[in-house]
Amino acid sequence: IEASIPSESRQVWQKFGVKEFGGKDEFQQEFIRHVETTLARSIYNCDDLAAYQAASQAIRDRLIIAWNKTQQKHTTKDQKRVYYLSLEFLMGRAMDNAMLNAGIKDITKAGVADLGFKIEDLLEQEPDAALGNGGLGRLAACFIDSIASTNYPGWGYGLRYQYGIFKQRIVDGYQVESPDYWLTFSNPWEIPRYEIQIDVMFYGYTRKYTNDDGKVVHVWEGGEQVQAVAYDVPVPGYGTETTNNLRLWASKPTREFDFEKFNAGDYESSVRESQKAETISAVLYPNDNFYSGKELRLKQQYFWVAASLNDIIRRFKKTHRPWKEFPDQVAIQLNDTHPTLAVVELQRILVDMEGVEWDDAWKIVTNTFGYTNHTVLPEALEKWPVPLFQNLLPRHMEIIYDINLFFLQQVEKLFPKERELLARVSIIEESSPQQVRMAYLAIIGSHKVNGVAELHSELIKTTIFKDFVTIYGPDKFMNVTNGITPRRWLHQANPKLSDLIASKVGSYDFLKDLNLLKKIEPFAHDPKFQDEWVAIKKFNKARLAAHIKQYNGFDINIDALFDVQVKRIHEYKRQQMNIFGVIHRYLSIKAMTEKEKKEVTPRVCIFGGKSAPGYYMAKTIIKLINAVSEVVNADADVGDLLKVVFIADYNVSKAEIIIPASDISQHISTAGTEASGTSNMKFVLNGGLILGTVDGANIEITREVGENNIFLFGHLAESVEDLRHKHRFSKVPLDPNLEKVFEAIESGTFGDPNIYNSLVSSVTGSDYYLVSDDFQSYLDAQKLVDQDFKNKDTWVSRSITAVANMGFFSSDRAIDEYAESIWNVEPIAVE
Ligand code: Z15
Repeated sequence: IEASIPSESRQVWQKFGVKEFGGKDEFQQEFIRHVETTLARSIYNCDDLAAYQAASQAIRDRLIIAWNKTQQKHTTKDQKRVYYLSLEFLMGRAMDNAMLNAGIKDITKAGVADLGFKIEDLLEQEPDAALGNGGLGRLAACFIDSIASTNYPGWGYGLRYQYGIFKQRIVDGYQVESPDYWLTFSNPWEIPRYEIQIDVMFYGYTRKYTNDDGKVVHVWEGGEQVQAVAYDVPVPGYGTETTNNLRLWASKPTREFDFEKFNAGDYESSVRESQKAETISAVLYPNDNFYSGKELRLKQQYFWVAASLNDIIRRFKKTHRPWKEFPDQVAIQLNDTHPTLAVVELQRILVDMEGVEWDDAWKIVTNTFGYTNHTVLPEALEKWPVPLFQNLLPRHMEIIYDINLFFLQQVEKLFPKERELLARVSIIEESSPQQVRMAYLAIIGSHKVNGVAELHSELIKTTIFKDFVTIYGPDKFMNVTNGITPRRWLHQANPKLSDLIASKVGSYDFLKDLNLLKKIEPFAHDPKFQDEWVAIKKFNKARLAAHIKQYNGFDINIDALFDVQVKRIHEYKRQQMNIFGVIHRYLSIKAMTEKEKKEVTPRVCIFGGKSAPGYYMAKTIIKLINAVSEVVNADADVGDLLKVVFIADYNVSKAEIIIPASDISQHISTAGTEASGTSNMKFVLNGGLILGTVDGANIEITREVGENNIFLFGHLAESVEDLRHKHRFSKVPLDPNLEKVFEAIESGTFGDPNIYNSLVSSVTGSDYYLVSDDFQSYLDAQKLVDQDFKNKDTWVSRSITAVANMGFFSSDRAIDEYAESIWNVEPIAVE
């Protein structure tokens, strides 16, 4: 590494090299120093918030020391690195994770206790870094945790939104959104890099000229400039010094303001200009699995992609390698199609700026990128209108036309005279206006395309990307089943269970090698182990019950079966089927004699999740859940046998409380619609069983834990098309139990029935999500759950056996698969 410090001065540097704090005393010293200097406070005005800030500053210092070591090591080793491009990183809180990964939780806990604070109270002060919507963003967060924990040199690149996913309140049963301004108190987990500023251009025009060598050169000029500023978030690995980087970009105006306008007295419009630049990274789009073609969103995508590629290339250029070695040094993973512009941007830089020949450049591009698809839902696939695209990124549009031309020529050669095929696979959809199909561009620009669970990876090959399998052959398409980090989702969320498992495994090594969970399987029928297992579940249920008491204001019975469905609200995820099932249960209990009621398994049905602000049907589902909750919870005939809870503002921190408390969780998407799901894995890892459809990763979970340890129901993906066809072309009779549920809704049992008209007719009409078709099977599965829950002994042994067999679902395993078969990167030990 080049050093700017003259050799005679280096001794002084080495003498005073910064060291990580060791024991409790040193931590306390650092804590107090930060209270008094960094925060300019004292013993007289140090509240929980200040204490959280001081403690996190001390921990942050440690992370930075490890971060520096890691980056130096990676620079000297100069091996291939991976860059994970994701428009969302749903990180949640950082402090507990940083302490656990660095192995300093006991020290800091004891340290702050001596100083008069409870560590739990300090942790509560931290706002979630909620820079994501749901599964896709949380997967990115688990993946960067695993990349660091398994010692791969890898960075995440994303946007530093000033507003994360909105906060949700429930008012009169309806979702109400408010902005999530999470940066009110400075964020100790980011390091601003004001010196790293990258110019990004939009709009303008293109022209070409022939240079002295007779070569045609394309230029893009005359557009608006904004600047990207880097903010670095250290990503500590668990039980390793490796601390990687998550680089988030914020937009800044290039000039503070337009001085000409300012001097001419037009102060306001000069300020407006600078504010416009800042809006690019201001807010996260709140849609999950839904594309809405807003220009600002395309601006965000290019802004982030251009800044990230510029940064990656700058790093590559320092090694003075020829361009053809770029893919030997750099792997870039596209998390969904959101970063697909990177394909075009790299081609543009190579051809227009660096003078690389088109074909050579294209080889470099395709060898660099891998593309992960996360959905088959048509409404989620990105397609940008050509006019909008052309106006914002004129040179990129030209390059896309060229990429398309060369691709179609190649297809034409392989399949002469198949005109239909050419139209089907063209990057440009011939609609009016024309549209750029981003998924096709991503496939054509990458060397590997993967789905996120076995069924999903099969489905993309046989449906939406079928033609591309014909063209490229099957080897370009593969599966990498998603995973989750056991650090956050077991050790951090459920410390008692983690400790109990460690007592049988003999160490905490299972947190790095999750297959070691197998070692608890022999204790599935051990009465003492079972008792401890049950006690921990009960503790976690009490913790959730306290939360519900605090935020919902009523008591729930912790001996009841906790039945949980928490995830984004979406028709395909079928929360409506769940609440219809709850209504069915309510009506059944109402019709029971006192004697019959004695046989009922008491249940608490827990819902949580956000709806996209503009998604009317999802919002109606939330309203219905809350309306049912109000009626059922107040009904003395029902008492403790049934309670319905909607937990507002579901987020990562709430997930950490809710997931360990579940007995049953529901993952009941219409077969073939949920690409993978990842919360299904989190629930089982915490000893809850799944009630689910044969969809996404539920299928592989079943294979791992055994059919006896999961409750599956419903039609299979292969039948879905036929069933939908039937609904379209004939009158399919409504499920009779569902009919009774609708009668209750329509008679006003849950308030004004008109509110639910469209929700009910979505099922009585075309029933696109097959709620009626699956309803009987769903009720049957629920009945089995009720019966089996009564048998405490078999229930707990199933829970233990399921956990013992969850090793496969560690995101460490997923990352190893990516590293091996897509990225070709090797780990590097940092001592
Ligand atoms: C999102 O959260 C997912 C897919 C998408 O295309 C978008 Cl835009 C958002 C989810 C899938 O719905 C879920 O099944 C999967 O587990 C997750 O991505 C991570 O792969």
